[in-house]
Amino acid sequence: MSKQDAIFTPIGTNENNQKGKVDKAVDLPEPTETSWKDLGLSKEDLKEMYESMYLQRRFEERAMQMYQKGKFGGFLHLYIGQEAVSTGTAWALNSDDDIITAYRDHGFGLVRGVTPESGMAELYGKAAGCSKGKGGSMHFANVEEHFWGGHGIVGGHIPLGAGIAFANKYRETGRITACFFGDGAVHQGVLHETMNMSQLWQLPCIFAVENNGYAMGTSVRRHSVGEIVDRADAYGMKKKVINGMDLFTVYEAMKEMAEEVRKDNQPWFAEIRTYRYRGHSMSDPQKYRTKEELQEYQKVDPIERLKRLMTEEKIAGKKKIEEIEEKVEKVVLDAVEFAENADFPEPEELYDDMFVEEDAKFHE
Ligand SMILES: Cc1ncc(C[n+]2csc(CCOP(=O)(O)OP(=O)(O)O)c2C)c(N)n1
Ligand SMILES: [Mg+2]
Repeated sequence: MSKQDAIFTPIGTNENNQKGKVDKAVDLPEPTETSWKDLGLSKEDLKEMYESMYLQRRFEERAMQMYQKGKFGGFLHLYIGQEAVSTGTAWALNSDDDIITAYRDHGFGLVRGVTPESGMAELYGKAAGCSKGKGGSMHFANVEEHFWGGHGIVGGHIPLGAGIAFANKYRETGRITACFFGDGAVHQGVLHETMNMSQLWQLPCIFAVENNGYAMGTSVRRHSVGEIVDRADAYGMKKKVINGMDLFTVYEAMKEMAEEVRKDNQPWFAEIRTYRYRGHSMSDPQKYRTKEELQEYQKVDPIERLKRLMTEEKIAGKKKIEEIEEKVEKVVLDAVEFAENADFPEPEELYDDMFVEEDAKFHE
Protein backbone atom coordinates (compact mmCIF):
# COMPACT_ATOMS: atom_id res chain seq x y z
CA MET A 1 0.00 0.00 0.00
CA SER A 2 1.37 3.41 -0.84
CA LYS A 3 1.81 6.14 1.72
CA GLN A 4 -1.04 8.04 0.10
CA ASP A 5 -3.42 5.12 0.66
CA ALA A 6 -2.30 4.41 4.20
CA ILE A 7 -3.27 7.81 5.47
CA PHE A 8 -6.94 6.99 4.94
CA THR A 9 -6.82 3.91 7.13
CA PRO A 10 -8.85 4.91 10.15
CA ILE A 11 -6.83 3.11 12.78
CA GLY A 12 -3.82 3.80 14.93
CA THR A 13 -1.73 6.90 15.23
CA ASN A 14 0.36 6.35 12.12
CA GLU A 15 2.14 3.70 10.09
CA ASN A 16 4.80 3.26 12.74
CA ASN A 17 2.28 2.06 15.24
CA GLN A 18 3.67 -1.42 15.54
CA LYS A 19 4.27 -3.61 18.50
CA GLY A 20 6.93 -2.27 20.81
CA LYS A 21 6.88 1.24 19.39
CA VAL A 22 5.56 4.07 21.46
CA ASP A 23 3.51 6.52 19.52
CA LYS A 24 1.78 8.93 21.84
CA ALA A 25 -1.67 9.98 20.71
CA VAL A 26 -1.72 13.04 22.98
CA ASP A 27 1.09 15.35 24.08
CA LEU A 28 0.63 16.33 27.67
CA PRO A 29 1.59 19.88 28.59
CA GLU A 30 3.61 20.40 31.77
CA PRO A 31 1.66 20.02 35.00
CA THR A 32 1.30 23.05 37.27
CA GLU A 33 4.16 24.03 39.52
CA THR A 34 1.85 25.56 42.08
CA SER A 35 1.78 23.50 45.26
CA TRP A 36 -1.47 22.22 46.72
CA LYS A 37 -1.03 24.61 49.64
CA ASP A 38 -0.70 27.60 47.34
CA LEU A 39 -3.80 26.42 45.53
CA GLY A 40 -5.64 26.75 48.83
CA LEU A 41 -6.22 23.02 49.28
CA SER A 42 -6.05 21.40 52.71
CA LYS A 43 -4.69 18.02 53.72
CA GLU A 44 -8.27 16.94 54.23
CA ASP A 45 -9.14 18.02 50.67
CA LEU A 46 -6.31 15.88 49.33
CA LYS A 47 -7.46 12.81 51.22
CA GLU A 48 -11.03 13.34 50.03
CA MET A 49 -9.88 13.84 46.45
CA TYR A 50 -7.87 10.64 46.67
CA GLU A 51 -10.88 8.77 47.99
CA SER A 52 -13.04 10.15 45.21
CA MET A 53 -10.61 9.21 42.44
CA TYR A 54 -10.06 5.78 43.93
CA LEU A 55 -13.81 5.26 44.17
CA GLN A 56 -14.33 6.21 40.53
CA ARG A 57 -11.69 3.73 39.47
CA ARG A 58 -12.76 0.81 41.64
CA PHE A 59 -16.42 1.40 40.81
CA GLU A 60 -15.63 1.00 37.13
CA GLU A 61 -13.26 -1.94 37.57
CA ARG A 62 -16.01 -3.79 39.43
CA ALA A 63 -18.60 -2.73 36.89
CA MET A 64 -16.38 -4.14 34.15
CA GLN A 65 -16.05 -7.41 36.03
CA MET A 66 -19.81 -7.69 36.51
CA TYR A 67 -20.39 -6.88 32.85
CA GLN A 68 -17.98 -9.62 31.83
CA LYS A 69 -19.84 -12.04 34.09
CA GLY A 70 -22.96 -11.18 32.12
CA LYS A 71 -24.70 -9.49 35.04
CA PHE A 72 -25.85 -6.63 32.81
CA GLY A 73 -25.55 -5.59 29.19
CA GLY A 74 -25.71 -2.57 26.96
CA PHE A 75 -22.92 -0.05 26.59
CA LEU A 76 -20.23 0.46 29.19
CA HIS A 77 -17.69 3.21 28.47
CA LEU A 78 -15.06 3.38 31.17
CA TYR A 79 -13.49 6.63 32.36
CA ILE A 80 -10.43 4.92 33.86
CA GLY A 81 -7.36 7.17 33.47
CA GLN A 82 -9.40 10.36 33.24
CA GLU A 83 -10.40 10.70 36.91
CA ALA A 84 -8.30 13.82 37.54
CA VAL A 85 -10.60 15.72 35.17
CA SER A 86 -13.86 15.01 36.98
CA THR A 87 -12.29 15.35 40.41
CA GLY A 88 -10.29 18.53 39.76
CA THR A 89 -13.40 20.09 38.22
CA ALA A 90 -15.73 19.12 41.04
CA TRP A 91 -13.41 20.64 43.63
CA ALA A 92 -12.78 23.78 41.55
CA LEU A 93 -16.40 24.67 40.82
CA ASN A 94 -19.09 25.73 43.24
CA SER A 95 -21.36 22.84 44.15
CA ASP A 96 -24.29 24.52 42.35
CA ASP A 97 -22.42 25.23 39.14
CA ASP A 98 -23.81 23.11 36.32
CA ILE A 99 -22.00 20.20 34.69
CA ILE A 100 -23.00 18.28 31.58
CA THR A 101 -21.03 15.62 29.75
CA ALA A 102 -21.11 12.87 27.13
CA TYR A 103 -21.64 9.14 27.67
CA ARG A 104 -18.32 8.45 29.47
CA ASP A 105 -20.07 9.83 32.50
CA HIS A 106 -19.57 7.61 35.58
CA GLY A 107 -16.78 9.79 36.97
CA PHE A 108 -18.78 13.00 36.81
CA GLY A 109 -21.79 11.20 38.24
CA LEU A 110 -19.85 9.96 41.24
CA VAL A 111 -18.37 13.39 41.99
CA ARG A 112 -21.80 14.96 41.72
CA GLY A 113 -23.82 12.88 44.12
CA VAL A 114 -24.73 9.78 42.13
CA THR A 115 -24.14 7.31 44.95
CA PRO A 116 -22.23 4.13 44.13
CA GLU A 117 -25.46 2.23 44.88
CA SER A 118 -27.67 4.27 42.57
CA GLY A 119 -24.92 4.27 39.92
CA MET A 120 -24.43 0.51 40.01
CA ALA A 121 -28.19 -0.05 40.07
CA GLU A 122 -28.45 2.12 36.96
CA LEU A 123 -25.92 -0.09 35.17
CA TYR A 124 -27.98 -3.12 36.17
CA GLY A 125 -31.15 -1.44 34.81
CA LYS A 126 -32.79 -1.44 38.23
CA ALA A 127 -35.49 0.99 39.35
CA ALA A 128 -33.30 2.29 42.19
CA GLY A 129 -30.78 3.58 39.65
CA CYS A 130 -30.07 7.29 39.30
CA SER A 131 -32.13 7.36 36.09
CA LYS A 132 -34.67 4.81 37.35
CA GLY A 133 -32.83 2.04 35.54
CA LYS A 134 -33.91 3.29 32.14
CA GLY A 135 -30.77 5.15 31.14
CA GLY A 136 -27.93 2.79 31.87
CA SER A 137 -24.25 3.60 31.68
CA MET A 138 -24.59 6.52 29.28
CA HIS A 139 -27.25 8.34 31.27
CA PHE A 140 -26.02 8.92 34.78
CA ALA A 141 -27.55 12.15 36.10
CA ASN A 142 -28.30 13.99 39.31
CA VAL A 143 -30.07 17.24 38.57
CA GLU A 144 -30.43 18.07 42.30
CA GLU A 145 -26.67 18.50 42.36
CA HIS A 146 -26.60 20.23 38.97
CA PHE A 147 -25.25 17.28 37.02
CA TRP A 148 -27.26 17.11 33.79
CA GLY A 149 -25.94 13.81 32.47
CA GLY A 150 -24.76 11.62 30.48
CA HIS A 151 -25.56 11.99 26.69
CA GLY A 152 -25.10 9.39 23.94
CA ILE A 153 -25.15 11.42 20.73
CA VAL A 154 -21.65 12.67 20.05
CA GLY A 155 -21.82 16.47 20.39
CA GLY A 156 -25.59 16.39 20.91
CA HIS A 157 -25.44 17.84 24.41
CA ILE A 158 -23.15 20.76 23.58
CA PRO A 159 -26.06 23.11 22.80
CA LEU A 160 -27.78 21.86 25.96
CA GLY A 161 -24.73 23.07 27.90
CA ALA A 162 -25.01 26.46 26.26
CA GLY A 163 -28.74 26.45 27.00
CA ILE A 164 -28.07 25.91 30.68
CA ALA A 165 -25.53 28.73 30.57
CA PHE A 166 -28.09 30.94 28.83
CA ALA A 167 -30.66 30.17 31.54
CA ASN A 168 -28.13 31.03 34.25
CA LYS A 169 -27.32 34.35 32.62
CA TYR A 170 -30.99 35.17 31.95
CA ARG A 171 -32.00 34.36 35.50
CA GLU A 172 -28.91 35.98 36.98
CA THR A 173 -28.10 32.97 39.11
CA GLY A 174 -24.34 33.64 39.09
CA ARG A 175 -23.75 30.00 38.25
CA ILE A 176 -21.44 28.87 35.51
CA THR A 177 -21.70 25.79 33.31
CA ALA A 178 -18.95 23.32 32.48
CA CYS A 179 -19.77 21.42 29.29
CA PHE A 180 -17.51 18.42 28.63
CA PHE A 181 -17.22 16.40 25.44
CA GLY A 182 -14.68 14.22 23.67
CA ASP A 183 -12.14 15.00 20.98
CA GLY A 184 -14.42 13.18 18.55
CA ALA A 185 -17.17 15.76 19.11
CA VAL A 186 -15.00 18.67 18.05
CA HIS A 187 -15.84 18.12 14.39
CA GLN A 188 -19.58 18.11 14.83
CA GLY A 189 -21.17 21.16 13.26
CA VAL A 190 -23.23 21.75 16.36
CA LEU A 191 -20.11 22.58 18.37
CA HIS A 192 -19.32 25.41 16.00
CA GLU A 193 -22.87 26.74 15.94
CA THR A 194 -22.85 26.70 19.72
CA MET A 195 -19.46 28.36 20.06
CA ASN A 196 -20.48 31.14 17.73
CA MET A 197 -23.67 31.85 19.66
CA SER A 198 -22.00 31.51 23.04
CA GLN A 199 -19.32 34.04 22.20
CA LEU A 200 -21.85 36.39 20.66
CA TRP A 201 -24.19 36.20 23.63
CA GLN A 202 -21.36 35.99 26.15
CA LEU A 203 -22.62 32.90 27.89
CA PRO A 204 -21.07 31.86 31.22
CA CYS A 205 -19.81 28.53 30.02
CA ILE A 206 -16.56 26.55 29.89
CA PHE A 207 -16.50 24.25 26.87
CA ALA A 208 -14.04 21.55 27.81
CA VAL A 209 -12.78 18.91 25.41
CA GLU A 210 -11.49 15.79 27.10
CA ASN A 211 -8.91 14.91 24.48
CA ASN A 212 -8.12 11.33 25.43
CA GLY A 213 -6.30 10.56 22.20
CA TYR A 214 -9.00 8.53 20.48
CA ALA A 215 -12.52 8.67 19.13
CA MET A 216 -13.44 4.98 19.22
CA GLY A 217 -10.48 3.43 17.32
CA THR A 218 -9.39 6.57 15.49
CA SER A 219 -6.52 8.50 16.95
CA VAL A 220 -6.88 12.24 17.25
CA ARG A 221 -3.97 12.70 14.89
CA ARG A 222 -6.00 10.95 12.23
CA HIS A 223 -9.30 12.69 12.80
CA SER A 224 -8.28 16.22 13.65
CA VAL A 225 -6.39 18.82 11.68
CA GLY A 226 -4.15 21.19 13.65
CA GLU A 227 -4.53 21.65 17.38
CA ILE A 228 -8.01 21.19 18.81
CA VAL A 229 -7.67 24.18 21.12
CA ASP A 230 -7.16 26.50 18.13
CA ARG A 231 -10.81 26.03 17.13
CA ALA A 232 -11.41 28.80 19.67
CA ASP A 233 -9.60 31.35 17.50
CA ALA A 234 -12.33 31.35 14.87
CA TYR A 235 -14.76 32.66 17.48
CA GLY A 236 -12.43 34.95 19.41
CA MET A 237 -12.97 32.70 22.38
CA LYS A 238 -10.48 32.47 25.24
CA LYS A 239 -8.61 29.17 25.19
CA LYS A 240 -6.36 26.99 27.32
CA VAL A 241 -4.59 23.63 27.07
CA ILE A 242 -4.51 21.65 30.29
CA ASN A 243 -2.69 18.54 31.49
CA GLY A 244 -5.61 16.33 32.47
CA MET A 245 -3.47 13.62 34.04
CA ASP A 246 -2.61 15.90 36.94
CA LEU A 247 -5.27 16.68 39.51
CA PHE A 248 -3.84 19.99 40.71
CA THR A 249 -3.41 21.27 37.17
CA VAL A 250 -7.06 20.60 36.36
CA TYR A 251 -8.12 22.12 39.67
CA GLU A 252 -6.08 25.28 39.16
CA ALA A 253 -7.12 25.80 35.54
CA MET A 254 -10.82 25.16 36.16
CA LYS A 255 -10.81 27.46 39.17
CA GLU A 256 -9.14 30.29 37.28
CA MET A 257 -11.47 29.97 34.31
CA ALA A 258 -14.55 29.67 36.51
CA GLU A 259 -13.65 32.81 38.46
CA GLU A 260 -13.14 34.76 35.28
CA VAL A 261 -16.36 33.52 33.70
CA ARG A 262 -18.26 34.50 36.80
CA LYS A 263 -16.89 38.04 36.51
CA ASP A 264 -17.07 38.75 32.80
CA ASN A 265 -19.47 36.16 31.28
CA GLN A 266 -16.95 35.36 28.57
CA PRO A 267 -16.92 31.68 27.62
CA TRP A 268 -13.76 29.56 27.51
CA PHE A 269 -12.66 26.74 25.27
CA ALA A 270 -10.36 24.35 27.12
CA GLU A 271 -8.58 21.32 25.72
CA ILE A 272 -7.89 18.96 28.58
CA ARG A 273 -5.38 16.34 27.47
CA THR A 274 -5.83 12.98 29.10
CA TYR A 275 -5.86 9.28 28.21
CA ARG A 276 -8.32 6.44 28.49
CA TYR A 277 -6.74 3.20 29.67
CA ARG A 278 -9.52 0.87 28.58
CA GLY A 279 -11.13 0.29 25.22
CA HIS A 280 -13.79 2.57 23.83
CA SER A 281 -16.53 0.35 25.16
CA MET A 282 -16.55 -3.28 26.24
CA SER A 283 -16.13 -4.84 22.83
CA ASP A 284 -12.96 -3.14 21.66
CA PRO A 285 -9.95 -5.31 20.76
CA GLN A 286 -7.78 -2.14 20.80
CA LYS A 287 -5.79 -3.00 17.74
CA TYR A 288 -5.25 0.70 17.08
CA ARG A 289 -2.67 1.20 19.82
CA THR A 290 0.21 -0.58 21.44
CA LYS A 291 0.37 -1.58 25.08
CA GLU A 292 3.62 0.38 25.28
CA GLU A 293 1.72 3.56 24.47
CA LEU A 294 -0.75 2.85 27.23
CA GLN A 295 2.08 2.19 29.67
CA GLU A 296 3.58 5.61 28.93
CA TYR A 297 0.44 7.28 30.26
CA GLN A 298 0.09 4.91 33.17
CA LYS A 299 3.46 6.21 34.35
CA VAL A 300 1.74 9.51 35.09
CA ASP A 301 -1.41 7.99 36.49
CA PRO A 302 -3.27 10.67 38.47
CA ILE A 303 -4.18 8.36 41.35
CA GLU A 304 -0.65 7.01 41.80
CA ARG A 305 0.69 10.52 41.55
CA LEU A 306 -1.50 11.81 44.36
CA LYS A 307 -0.76 8.76 46.47
CA ARG A 308 2.97 9.36 46.10
CA LEU A 309 2.65 13.02 47.00
CA MET A 310 0.56 12.25 50.07
CA THR A 311 3.13 9.74 51.27
CA GLU A 312 6.14 11.94 50.53
CA GLU A 313 4.63 14.99 52.18
CA LYS A 314 3.38 12.91 55.11
CA ILE A 315 -0.27 13.83 54.52
CA ALA A 316 -1.32 10.21 54.71
CA GLY A 317 0.91 7.27 55.52
CA LYS A 318 0.62 3.76 54.13
CA LYS A 319 -1.86 2.83 56.84
CA LYS A 320 -4.17 5.78 56.22
CA ILE A 321 -4.13 5.15 52.47
CA GLU A 322 -4.98 1.48 53.01
CA GLU A 323 -7.81 2.54 55.26
CA ILE A 324 -9.26 4.77 52.54
CA GLU A 325 -8.87 2.05 49.93
CA GLU A 326 -10.50 -0.61 52.09
CA LYS A 327 -13.41 1.68 52.80
CA VAL A 328 -13.88 2.25 49.06
CA GLU A 329 -13.66 -1.49 48.28
CA LYS A 330 -16.47 -2.13 50.72
CA VAL A 331 -18.62 0.68 49.37
CA VAL A 332 -18.24 -0.71 45.85
CA LEU A 333 -18.97 -4.29 46.87
CA ASP A 334 -22.03 -3.12 48.80
CA ALA A 335 -23.13 -1.22 45.69
CA VAL A 336 -22.88 -4.41 43.61
CA GLU A 337 -24.88 -6.34 46.19
CA PHE A 338 -27.46 -3.57 46.33
CA ALA A 339 -27.80 -3.54 42.53
CA GLU A 340 -28.13 -7.31 42.32
CA ASN A 341 -30.91 -7.41 44.90
CA ALA A 342 -32.79 -4.38 43.60
CA ASP A 343 -35.95 -4.64 41.48
CA PHE A 344 -36.33 -3.92 37.82
CA PRO A 345 -38.76 -1.10 36.92
CA GLU A 346 -42.39 -2.19 36.60
CA PRO A 347 -43.60 -2.71 33.02
CA GLU A 348 -46.21 0.06 33.57
CA GLU A 349 -43.36 2.53 34.07
CA LEU A 350 -42.11 2.03 30.53
CA TYR A 351 -43.63 5.25 29.22
CA ASP A 352 -43.07 7.38 32.35
CA ASP A 353 -40.60 10.25 32.22
CA MET A 354 -40.91 10.65 28.49
CA PHE A 355 -41.69 13.84 26.62
CA VAL A 356 -45.07 12.45 25.61
CA GLU A 357 -46.94 10.85 28.46
CA GLU A 358 -50.65 11.29 27.86
CA ASP A 359 -52.68 10.62 24.75
CA ALA A 360 -49.53 9.34 23.15
CA LYS A 361 -50.47 8.46 19.59
CA PHE A 362 -46.78 7.96 19.07
CA HIS A 363 -47.01 4.76 21.11
CA GLU A 364 -49.86 3.15 19.21
C1 LIG B 1 -23.70 11.68 16.18
C2 LIG B 1 -23.00 10.40 16.51
N1 LIG B 1 -22.20 9.82 15.60
C3 LIG B 1 -21.58 8.66 15.89
C4 LIG B 1 -21.73 8.06 17.11
C5 LIG B 1 -21.00 6.76 17.43
N2 LIG B 1 -19.93 7.07 18.39
C6 LIG B 1 -20.09 6.77 19.69
S1 LIG B 1 -18.78 7.23 20.57
C7 LIG B 1 -17.95 7.81 19.24
C8 LIG B 1 -16.57 8.39 19.39
C9 LIG B 1 -16.51 9.65 20.17
O1 LIG B 1 -15.22 9.88 20.65
P1 LIG B 1 -14.85 11.04 21.63
O2 LIG B 1 -15.75 12.21 21.38
O3 LIG B 1 -13.40 11.30 21.50
O4 LIG B 1 -15.21 10.51 23.08
P2 LIG B 1 -14.51 9.38 23.96
O5 LIG B 1 -15.19 8.09 23.62
O6 LIG B 1 -13.07 9.36 23.62
O7 LIG B 1 -14.76 9.76 25.37
C10 LIG B 1 -18.73 7.63 18.10
C11 LIG B 1 -18.28 8.02 16.75
C12 LIG B 1 -22.59 8.69 18.04
N3 LIG B 1 -22.81 8.19 19.26
N4 LIG B 1 -23.19 9.86 17.73
MG1 LIG C 1 -11.82 10.72 22.72
